[in-house]
Amino acid sequence: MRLDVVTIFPEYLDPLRHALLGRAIERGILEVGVHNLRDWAHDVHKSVDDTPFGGGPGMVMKPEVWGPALDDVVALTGPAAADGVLDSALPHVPATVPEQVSAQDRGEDAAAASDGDRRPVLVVPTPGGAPFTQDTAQRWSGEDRLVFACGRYEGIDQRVFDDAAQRYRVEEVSLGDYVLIGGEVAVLVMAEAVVRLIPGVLGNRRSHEEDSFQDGLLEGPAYTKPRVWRDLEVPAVLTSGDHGKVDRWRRDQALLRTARQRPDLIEAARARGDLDRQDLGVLGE
Ligand code: 6GU
Repeated sequence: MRLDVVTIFPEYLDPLRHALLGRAIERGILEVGVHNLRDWAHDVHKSVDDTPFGGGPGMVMKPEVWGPALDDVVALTGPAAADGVLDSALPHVPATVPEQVSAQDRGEDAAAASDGDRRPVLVVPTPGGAPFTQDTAQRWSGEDRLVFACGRYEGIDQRVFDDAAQRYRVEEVSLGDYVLIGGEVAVLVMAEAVVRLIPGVLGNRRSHEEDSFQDGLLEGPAYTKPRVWRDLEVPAVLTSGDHGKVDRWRRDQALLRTARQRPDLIEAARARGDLDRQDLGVLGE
């Protein structure tokens, strides 16, 4: 997968080079290009914004700067061709060929995976977008290219997105019901959620099959050694060696935590028919 980010604060994206994402870059699973929007500014002041039509506070980012920037990033031409991909911050590890896993093996809808629309996804982080969820991350993890357009101030001239729809599948997304100063931190969040789902990025393939949200419930508590710590004992079932009982206990804990923290998710699971009589019994107690 190749990720590109267009921003006026390229240094904000430096964390992409570290830890899990850095390792994916090092192993050739991921390429990241970070582009400074000001490289497409026309005037000596490199201005990228202007006052809003209709008045009001704040500034709006200019279409004559964003338009050519997005054209060049999709084609990797102009200043975008010169922008090297980020190097990993990690010490070199020998390249390994990632295990090839088909869209079907990943559990994706075959039609969605092969609908033939090869336009890159243009992600626009904005509090006005649709919620970014684990489903969004799963869907994007099968893409060849994702381009993130980071706006600041009061946003980007709407015509930029109307026009970009010719070359991109445009998706406006929000992390939640609060306002960030710009999209950069949101891009770090989304990139991490997406990249860890790419086959071969996490060491243990099972480790995201049991994630919170993967089955619509939150994960319950976890314990490790020692069995007694500061007079607190690990629940006895976990040391019983009875795997059936452990699985049932984990399911109960997930149900109880989800009911406490996110009753909306319990309601959704019930509506999908994902809760059996035993589940409903645990929730009823
Ligand atoms: Cl994705 N971007 C910005 N700028 N603000 C946000 C957001 C995204 N999600 C919540 N607030």
